[in-house]
Amino acid sequence: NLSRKKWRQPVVSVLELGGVKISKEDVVRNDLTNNVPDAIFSKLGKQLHRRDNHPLGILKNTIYEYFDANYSNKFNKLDDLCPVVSVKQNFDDVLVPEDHVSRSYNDTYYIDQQTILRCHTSAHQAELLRRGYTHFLVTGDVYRRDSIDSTHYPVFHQMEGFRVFSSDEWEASGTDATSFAAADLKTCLEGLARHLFGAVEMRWIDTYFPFTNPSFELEIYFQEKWLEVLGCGVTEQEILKRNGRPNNVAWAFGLGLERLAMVLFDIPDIRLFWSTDERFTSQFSKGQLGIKFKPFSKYPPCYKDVSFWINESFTENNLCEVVRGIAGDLVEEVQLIDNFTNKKGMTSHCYRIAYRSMERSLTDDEINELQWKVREQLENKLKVTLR
Ligand code: FA5
Ligand code: MG
Repeated sequence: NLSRKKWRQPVVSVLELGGVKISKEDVVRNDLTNNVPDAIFSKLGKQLHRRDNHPLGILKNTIYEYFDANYSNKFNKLDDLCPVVSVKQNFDDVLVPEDHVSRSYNDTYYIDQQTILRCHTSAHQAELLRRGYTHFLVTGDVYRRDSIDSTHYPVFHQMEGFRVFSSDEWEASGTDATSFAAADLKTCLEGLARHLFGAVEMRWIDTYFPFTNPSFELEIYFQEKWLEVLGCGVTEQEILKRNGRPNNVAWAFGLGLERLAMVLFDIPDIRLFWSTDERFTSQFSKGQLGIKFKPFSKYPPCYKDVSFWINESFTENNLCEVVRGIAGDLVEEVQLIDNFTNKKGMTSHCYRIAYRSMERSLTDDEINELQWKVREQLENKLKVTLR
């Protein structure tokens, strides 16, 4: 009986990423050098930033317009570089110290000991400099083990900007090279913010990156909080020196595209970028910037608490990975609400998990089952003792 025949959904197991063929078996393996879950593999190759009708694509194109309009020296635009990179590209080439936390298996998705899913678009700075680029914009998906809330997601998108100056450019200015580049950088990014938002409340924060000095972050006031939208700074001379530009100075920035798009389109939760619900996707179209997202009726959240004694290897990122693995995009937030150490030196954590679908109401049964599985995997995978 033909009508009863079940057709299997085609499973995508080989992807082409920026000209590189990658199969699922290459990326997700059950061994200790690999920590990439299925759910992350399924995001590879989605390339939301290359869709002209998606908020991230619309934003990317608008930023391109700004650079085309304001710089006679055209920026090269790359948005299809493979997200699978070497540890050297992602960390060593941008001077990230050997013992920096971002290198740990707790923070980064490792395919094997030498190969990772890039955790920032800065992974491409050195190779592009070596290839002779002096003005470039690199847009791509980046991957991080991270906490769970409305502005953090394990896959997000960045745009890297990089500009090299030659000595005649800063000599004419009468200031030193570093101050010249820092001033130009801030002018460029403030101009971009005005181009995107018109008037908006923003502030600069001094910060640290291994690859820039001085370094800054830009924050924008959104949903009653300061939201960090980008990091930037004057490129460390060592990077220029190693890559064929010893006599130049440069600036670099890394934009968090989801964060900027949340402000621009009034998108309240970062999970929405992955929604295929028409009530979301139909609200955006190519080149349309002035649109404010209209939430379809907001469904109620459901909160579940879980308390346990932690062990030495417990981390919040591992907990979030477990919860994400079970609940996927049904989890909205994971928050530590209680933390104490008893006389015997045992530490207890209580986490509150908020479950909420962006698209429908969840039933009690469904949520209880998710929470049950979370408790089970906390014991079996993370080896904590439930209280
Ligand atoms: C970086 O990734 C640096 N590579 C940026 C940079 C480039 C600095 C060049 C200097 C020169 P950071 O980790 O702060 O920095 O991330 C940059 C931006 O990405 C943040 O400001 C934020 O907007 C966004 N971001 C970071 N983590 C997440 C996340 N989990 N989900 C969504 N957006 C995120
Ligand atoms: Mg930051």
